[in-house]
Amino acid sequence: MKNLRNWLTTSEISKIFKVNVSTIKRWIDKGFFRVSVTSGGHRRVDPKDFKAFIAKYPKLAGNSYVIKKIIKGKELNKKALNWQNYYIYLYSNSSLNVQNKLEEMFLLNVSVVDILQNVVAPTLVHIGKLWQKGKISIYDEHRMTFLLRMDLLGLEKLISGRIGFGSPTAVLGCVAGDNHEIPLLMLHLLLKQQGYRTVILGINNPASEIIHASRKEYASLICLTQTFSKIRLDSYFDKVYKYAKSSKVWLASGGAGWPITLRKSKKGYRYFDSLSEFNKFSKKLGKPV
Ligand code: B12
Repeated sequence: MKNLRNWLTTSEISKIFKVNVSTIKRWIDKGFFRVSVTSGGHRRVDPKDFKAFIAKYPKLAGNSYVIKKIIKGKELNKKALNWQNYYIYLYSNSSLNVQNKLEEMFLLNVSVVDILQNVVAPTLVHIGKLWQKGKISIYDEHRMTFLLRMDLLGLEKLISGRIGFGSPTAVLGCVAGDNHEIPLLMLHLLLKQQGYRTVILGINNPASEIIHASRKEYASLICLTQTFSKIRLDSYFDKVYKYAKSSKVWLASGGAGWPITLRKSKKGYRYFDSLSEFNKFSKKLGKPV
């Protein structure tokens, strides 16, 4: 039996060309690519044929840097998952000449949760430490985290959300006084991949708006995040929790700034300090259509 480890899936190719998987299957039927079938019955495309196809139709190959990587070999290389390298990339790219490093990792078969937990989160913590110690300027912190947000949006486009009638809805928001929106984007990526429809309320939300949005959007999950805020959260939390409990809506919270006193689980509520834990939890909550 052939070793198909480096061969490409139809879904990977469809993402590169930004077309439907059915289009790629048609291209295969037309004989553009040689395929082998896995023991599970899935088609895999020969990287050599893929390379020849790119050479023949270069205009289709918009993401040429990704393609170069893929045809070099699809092994999950350790470098891809190294947050230090990602930090260096952010630090040394001063313009928005975005290279979509996270997208590249995804196409090298690194899972979204690994990218977020093991690359994005430690990079942000590191940036925070350097900024606090005065080792990087505010300007550096701002431009790096902006570039990172652009990168997350690039990755977002590659995640195929299976949203339809009956998909569970999650409302995501930063608590009052908190302006750190990146965790919301991270939560969105995980939930989108699981088939959730997300409603992102952004920064600095009063409890009443979280409740209003959840009611209006028929949410089955509310995610509150607090990275930093000076506002006391006890009565804020009580208000949202009361609504969630009476409406049978799940409530999840997280972030380094979330008060220690509000971290204990109770009926319908959980606090998370890790996105991989949350990923497992939210998978069980709602079955996507
Ligand atoms: C980027 C950034 C900013 C940007 C935000 C840009 C944006 N649009 O988002 C800007 C420049 C605006 C900013 C402003 C400020 N910031 Co700031 N910021 C950061 C930085 C570098 C990254 C923040 C981030 O996104 N973290 C994301 C992850 C890494 O955060 P996490 O809280 O650990 O959460 C993890 C889990 O808990 C989970 N999670 C988080 N939320 C949730 C929610 C749910 C439901 C679940 C399931 C999971 C989950 O996911 C994360 C990944 O594992 C941090 C450094 C750091 N350590 O985070 C400083 C940091 C948070 N900021 C800090 C400070 C002081 C400020 C300012 C007060 C600065 C100032 N003087 O103006 C303001 C406050 C503004 C405000 N009121 O919110 C301090 C806070 C220190 C403290 N706790 O006392 C930090 C730690 C930097 C530092 N070391 O000094 N900041």
